[in-house]
Amino acid sequence: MSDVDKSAVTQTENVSDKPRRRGCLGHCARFWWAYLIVLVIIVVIVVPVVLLVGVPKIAQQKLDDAQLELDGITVSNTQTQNMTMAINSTIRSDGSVHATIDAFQGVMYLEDKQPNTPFAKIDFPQTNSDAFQTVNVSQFLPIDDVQALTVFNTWLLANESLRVTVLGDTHVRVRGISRDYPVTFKKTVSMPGLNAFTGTVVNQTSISLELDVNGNNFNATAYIPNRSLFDFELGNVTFRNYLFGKEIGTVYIDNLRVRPGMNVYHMRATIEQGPVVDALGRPEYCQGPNKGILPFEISGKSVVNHGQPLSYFADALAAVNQSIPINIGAGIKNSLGIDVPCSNNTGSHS
Ligand SMILES: *[C@@H]1O[C@H](CO)[C@@H](O)[C@H](O)[C@H]1NC(C)=O
Ligand SMILES: *[C@@H]1O[C@H](CO)[C@@H](O)[C@H](O)[C@H]1NC(C)=O
Ligand SMILES: *[C@@H]1O[C@H](CO)[C@@H](O)[C@H](O)[C@H]1NC(C)=O
Ligand SMILES: *[C@@H]1O[C@H](CO)[C@@H](O)[C@H](O)[C@H]1NC(C)=O
Ligand SMILES: *[C@@H]1O[C@H](CO)[C@@H](O)[C@H](O)[C@H]1NC(C)=O
Ligand SMILES: *[C@@H]1O[C@H](CO)[C@@H](O)[C@H](O)[C@H]1NC(C)=O
Ligand SMILES: *[C@@H]1O[C@H](CO)[C@@H](O)[C@H](O)[C@H]1NC(C)=O
Ligand SMILES: *[C@@H]1O[C@H](CO)[C@@H](O)[C@H](O)[C@H]1NC(C)=O
Ligand SMILES: *[C@@H]1O[C@H](CO)[C@@H](O)[C@H](O)[C@H]1NC(C)=O
Ligand SMILES: CC(=O)N[C@H]1CO[C@H](CO)[C@@H](O)[C@@H]1O
Repeated sequence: MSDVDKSAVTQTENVSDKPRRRGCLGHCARFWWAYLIVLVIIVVIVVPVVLLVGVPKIAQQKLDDAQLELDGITVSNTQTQNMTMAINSTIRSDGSVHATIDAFQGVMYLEDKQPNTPFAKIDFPQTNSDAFQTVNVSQFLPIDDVQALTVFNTWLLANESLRVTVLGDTHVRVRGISRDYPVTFKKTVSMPGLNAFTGTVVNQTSISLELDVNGNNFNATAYIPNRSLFDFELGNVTFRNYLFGKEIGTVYIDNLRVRPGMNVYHMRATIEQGPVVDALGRPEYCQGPNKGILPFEISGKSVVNHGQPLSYFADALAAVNQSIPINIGAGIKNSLGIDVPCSNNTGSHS
């Protein structure tokens, strides 16, 4: 097709160049019909073909080549049936075509989870084809498919990275051409996941074992790392607390909002004392490098934000057991002045 195009252009140039030369007059006059045919071909065939097939193809190609980058996602005002979702993104392209891409509704789904089920519908604004542009949206998001949202949250929580696809149909308008062309916006982006909050630690010198009015016998500062781009409002979160595969208590974190970076929160808990004291007496935990450090595990039990239960977070948090080693031995020593002895070695306790 481009060959036809090129020769057509060359021949039209000849039409305007040659009349100055004397020889052309005769030649041009004799072959006027040939020029007419070329002109007809250009007008009747080439132009429509370029407009109908070429431009949409190029427009789709340019759109496919553009890069979408998600810079930040905030999930707030979380309620049982809806939330507010804000996305800051950047679109990069070569900027060679001057075009406008209509506003459109795009769905988001996990690329690697079959069948691909949308967990959110986002309204993207009109954009242009500038080489670099930021697209920031913030919208009310009704939860249409709580199951799909829960699966997405589970992947976000459990995985080191995950791939999300944004898909939507829209129209593109190229400058100088009056019609709109349908195009499909489809971009898959890879983003870091929370990796089950690996690296969560409890500051051992902050541990208090005083019984409070709610019956909590553990209170400490927790450091929760967020490797992801997500900033989300959870609310009041409770976790089941396990030690050696046995549930021994409940952990509470109030008003939890997980932001990118390190999150520092008070963690309180009601924990059975018997299993903890027994464990501290075991040879592996009563001496040596792991003295006092017990391998606790927690998994989500409930998430309630201003009275609204959020199952899409609670079920995701329940799908993983997150390990948090806690130097409870040091806590007991600081708080109560007691050093739990090795249970079978009375000699070392002096
Ligand atoms: C988006 O950018 C705005 C302006 O810089 C900022 O206030 C907001 O927190 C960002 N939101 C997200 C979701 O990153
Ligand atoms: C959002 O969901 C809550 C229930 O979770 C409902 O009470 C509220 O009316 C909803 N908001 C809107 C604007 O639909
Ligand atoms: C979008 O948010 C980014 C920060 O993430 C900010 O730098 C940019 O100016 C915002 N763009 C618009 C159009 O608001
Ligand atoms: C992400 O995590 C989910 C749930 O743990 C798991 O089933 C899935 O295979 C993981 N996907 C990837 C791509 O790692
Ligand atoms: C741990 O907690 C103690 C007492 O609350 C505090 O003085 C100390 O700065 C904390 N350490 C870190 C690393 O935050
Ligand atoms: C936990 O301890 C902190 C101080 O370290 C205190 O501010 C907070 O009120 C305590 N929480 C409870 C529930 O006792
Ligand atoms: C977490 O550990 C407990 C105790 O070992 C177990 O009963 C539970 O099934 C585990 N949960 C997950 C999601 O692996
Ligand atoms: C402690 O001693 C008892 C009986 O003497 C024994 O059965 C048990 O295995 C010992 N425990 C440890 C942790 O060594
Ligand atoms: C968390 O619980 C406390 C005490 O019950 C309550 O005052 C607070 O409003 C709750 N916070 C949220 C975000 O639901
Ligand atoms: C402690 C930790 O993992 N922090 C990371 C949290 O996420 C941001 C990016 O969103 C990283 O820059 C931090 O290093």
